[in-house]
Amino acid sequence: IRWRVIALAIAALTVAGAATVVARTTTAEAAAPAPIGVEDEGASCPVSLPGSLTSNAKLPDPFKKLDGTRISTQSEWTCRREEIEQLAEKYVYGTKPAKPASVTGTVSRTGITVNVSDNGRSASFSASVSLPSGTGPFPAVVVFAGLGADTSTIQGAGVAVINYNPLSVGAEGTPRTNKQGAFYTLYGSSSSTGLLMAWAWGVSRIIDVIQQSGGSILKADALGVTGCSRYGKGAFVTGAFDERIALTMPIESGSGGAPIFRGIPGESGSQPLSSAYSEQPWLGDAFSSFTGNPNTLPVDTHEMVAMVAPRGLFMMENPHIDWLAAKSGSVAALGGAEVYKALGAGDNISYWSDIQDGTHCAVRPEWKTPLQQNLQKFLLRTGNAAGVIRVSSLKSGNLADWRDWTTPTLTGGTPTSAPPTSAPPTSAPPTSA
Ligand code: MCU
Repeated sequence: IRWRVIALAIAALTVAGAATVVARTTTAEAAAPAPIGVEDEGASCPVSLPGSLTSNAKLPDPFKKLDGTRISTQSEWTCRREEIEQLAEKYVYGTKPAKPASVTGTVSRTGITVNVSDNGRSASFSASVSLPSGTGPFPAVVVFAGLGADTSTIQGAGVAVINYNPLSVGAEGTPRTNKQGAFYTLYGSSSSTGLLMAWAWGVSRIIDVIQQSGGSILKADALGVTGCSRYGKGAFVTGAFDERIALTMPIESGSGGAPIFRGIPGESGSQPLSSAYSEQPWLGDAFSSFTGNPNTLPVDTHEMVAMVAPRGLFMMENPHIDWLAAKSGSVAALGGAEVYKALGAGDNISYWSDIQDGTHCAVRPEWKTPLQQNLQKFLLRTGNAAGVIRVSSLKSGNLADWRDWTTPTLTGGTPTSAPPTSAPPTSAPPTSA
């Protein structure tokens, strides 16, 4: 008992000390974006996942810990976020393995190569790079497959484009029992991890290589990710699960992407969860238990939105195509925005579905200025425009219909500090997802 008290006291002091430093930084730099840290800041948080699930028609309370109490300080968000992360891995996307034992590769002015190996298995993949004019080093946006992203505006702003082919890391068109691509070469073709998380893992390994490259061409602390449609789903998951990404920009991601799972069954014409689950192995195998009853999911996508907080997030949706579930998408944004607000980062999230052209994955004039502002704020660090939430009246969800919790006033500075690495000996061991 005495040891536990001492350990907890040390933990409290560590957290309090870190929070003080962060608070001072925050005051000095006003509303500047938070610094970019590691892939998963809360990796050492003790988490014990629930043994059984209960049905809840409302969105789970993002501020409520698995022990039933609510967080009251901003620094507690790091470990609460880790609970959400592990629930999302276990029930929605499948496990994202930590950085493999070996990641090597190169960054040149035209491309990035990645070589990974772990447990005697090896794989490689690559991405091409398009630099903007100028000398660099440059911020960069990882663009999934090129579909729908406004790469000319990105490059015109002085930001490099990394053209990522996710299918080389997780192939479409296979049965769940025989998944293919670099991720599955390492972790097995019967891995229960779905393609979205495999794709996210691939981007994380590209970031490893950029970090290791020394930063003369691309800046590892100024990276974004974007993609449209199925690649919007991928961009969303990628940004949620790697805290080194400064700006996440999913476009028209639809069912299985940003829209709340609980909203899909009641949103007319939206892609049913069973269809999103079976069209491709995008979601993890474990999601099969929830396609008919998302109310038993212990997480929903407003919490994946929250996982991105306080980092930059710009969600783009299309309300002209029912299949894309933009109404449920707006609820995810509004619900996640409550966490942004509680962390003092309400200005870091944008959502925009008020667009004229209904063509799926079109490059749109309405998104050009907010795109430039997000690039300036989070990657170039030359601007500080407030985020914009602009929901089309065609597909406008009401958060009040979906929540039975309120947003707390959290005390303290922005959560950028890691929790103590050694947990008290009496606490539960971390549960792997
Ligand atoms: C919105 O993303 C998907 C959608 O889930 C699929 O049902 C449809 O077939 O393709 C969309 C897409 O990726 O379009 C390029």
